[in-house]
Amino acid sequence: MSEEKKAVAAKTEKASKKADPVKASIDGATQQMILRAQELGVETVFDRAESMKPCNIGIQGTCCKNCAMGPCRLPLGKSGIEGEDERKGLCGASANTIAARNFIRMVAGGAAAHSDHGRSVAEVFMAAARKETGDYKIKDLDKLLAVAPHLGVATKVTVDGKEVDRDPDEIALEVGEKALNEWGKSEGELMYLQRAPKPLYEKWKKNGVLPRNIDREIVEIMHRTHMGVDQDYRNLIKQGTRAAIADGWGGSMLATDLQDILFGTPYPLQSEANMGIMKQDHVNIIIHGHEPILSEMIVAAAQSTEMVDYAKSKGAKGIQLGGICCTGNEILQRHGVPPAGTFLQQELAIITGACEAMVVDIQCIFQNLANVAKCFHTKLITTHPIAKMEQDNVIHIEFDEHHAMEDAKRIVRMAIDNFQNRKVEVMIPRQKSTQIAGFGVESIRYHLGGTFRGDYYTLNDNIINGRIRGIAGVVGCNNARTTHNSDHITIIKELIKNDVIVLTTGCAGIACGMHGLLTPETAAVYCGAGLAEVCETVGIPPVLHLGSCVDNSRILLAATEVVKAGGLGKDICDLPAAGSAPEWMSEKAISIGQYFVTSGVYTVFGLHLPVTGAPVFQDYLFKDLEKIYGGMWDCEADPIKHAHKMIAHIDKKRKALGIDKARERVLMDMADRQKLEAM
Ligand code: BF8
Repeated sequence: MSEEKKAVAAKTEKASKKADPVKASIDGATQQMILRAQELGVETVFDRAESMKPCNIGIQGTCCKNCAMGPCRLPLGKSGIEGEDERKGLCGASANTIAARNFIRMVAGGAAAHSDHGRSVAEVFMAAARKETGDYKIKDLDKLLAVAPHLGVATKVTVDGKEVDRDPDEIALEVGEKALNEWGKSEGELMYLQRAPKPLYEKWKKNGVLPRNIDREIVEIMHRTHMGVDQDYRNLIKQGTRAAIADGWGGSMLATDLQDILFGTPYPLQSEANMGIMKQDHVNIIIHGHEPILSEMIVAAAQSTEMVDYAKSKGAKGIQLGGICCTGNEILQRHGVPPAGTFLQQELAIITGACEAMVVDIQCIFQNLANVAKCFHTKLITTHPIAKMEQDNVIHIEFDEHHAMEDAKRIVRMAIDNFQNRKVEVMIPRQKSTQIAGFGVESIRYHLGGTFRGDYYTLNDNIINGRIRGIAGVVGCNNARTTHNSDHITIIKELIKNDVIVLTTGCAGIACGMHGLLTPETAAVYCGAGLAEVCETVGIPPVLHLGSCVDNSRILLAATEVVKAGGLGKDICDLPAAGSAPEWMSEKAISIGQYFVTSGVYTVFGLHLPVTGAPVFQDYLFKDLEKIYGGMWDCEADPIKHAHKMIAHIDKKRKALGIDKARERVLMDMADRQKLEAM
């Protein structure tokens, strides 16, 4: 064989490497569908992760491609740097500058994604407030009244010397205007910053990181990271902080609030999770992406008698909706529509052969969906003007809020018409689990609040007495570079075993649902005695699913409520709490990490962080930020060590609060615990 032929053969063999299903995922349904894909000759992300390795320099964060003299690559050797670090790009940029630029560009990408989603919601909100659309209405008046003061909108007016309730339509209009203004106002600072605990707000002010408006902070990152502008990693990360705060306490928080007002604030409800929710004899429609604007309409359309009857006329028993990613979480928390899977299962839902239509909007959508859909009868429908696909089998139905229901019905009808076109033998895995989802600031108050004392009294009281050791936020993506769901589930089980209550969102939340961690019964099986007792008493799961990734803003506000309820310090950084993103992959995760850290939370990421090539910058993130904001980054790939780093931080905070002794007694024996209760 000639050298050339040998090279081609080697390349083909390498390219056709197949994933080992057992190494790829801990979920039986996913394993089964990876095998099914391989049997049918359909390539998935799991196979591609085998045949393509990540770039060894990019992974360290030290590849600069911000100008055409590069890319300049500054790898850090295994033995590190001895003496002065003399690595530099053509312009002289140091490894720290390059890594910091890359890092905050990720923040910009993430903050832009969350915030632009928020802006779309705000625009639909305005259309509803102006009554330009009959399809969207203000659904949650209580939430409107609760949010209005935070945007400086009055809910009362004085008429003839008497104070009376203001017309809700007027309030909605002003809330919409004020909210939209947050993206581009010319002066001042974001209004929601005042919702943070006072000491945190003061910290941001002192350090000059109060965001002025949402868009400006993102634009400024792009400017500062342009060739030859900001060359100090500390100054760069300062702007990253400003943009990240504009995401968490701005764009994301506005998205959550306006969605709640428009579509209803979620309350706990029962549903299921995993691919077993798809039904062979139903028309299956999978909704994937992030914005709930269209999906709300699809849910309503699919439940209408007109569409159900139409499905029956085509030989189906009904219509089964399923979610993937955060649009899935949105329709789960408000309507109980079950998620069919996480980010990494999107291709697999089509490979069942039973997906009549996959409807996608924005973010986390694989372009390979189009290639997979080609092998089946599935209609892949893009719906957003900013997110189209190049492949010609993709149908684009551009959604417009002014005729939302019409668009939704057109999509549902298209799926129904496709029911009889199934090609290959259908294979739907059986796995699915029951879950309770739909928690939020309001429902935590209901379940763990106090009637007469502070709002979050029961929660705080149980943290102080040690039954609950602390609070963890475990959130974020899946990543094909690690075993699907494994780190999420291992870390969360370890935390609840050690009496740490877990708040979850995003794909981590879906993973918890799939693996049965979202039921009150979970407590007796996996929790330490203290947390189990609390969960059993109030009837909640030890892992509370708070929704989509923009709903991480719910975690910020829940933490603020815990501070306000008293007894656990004066700021978020005083709380026995920690954050984690075990299987992160997206830029949004970096923005979330940065706003959690600079809101005072010790935040551990799994896998790796693209900062290892610049040890000085890494130290700044991992150590120095704590001195400024009270929170800091960390990274730990081993899931058990990862959980124990979080627990060690929680214990450090308990000690600082002087409540570590109560916890020690809880650990000793029952009699001590009873004594503690009597205190
Ligand atoms: O915004 S957790 S994989 S779906 S990025 Fe994407 Fe990550 Fe899932 Fe939701 Ni969040």
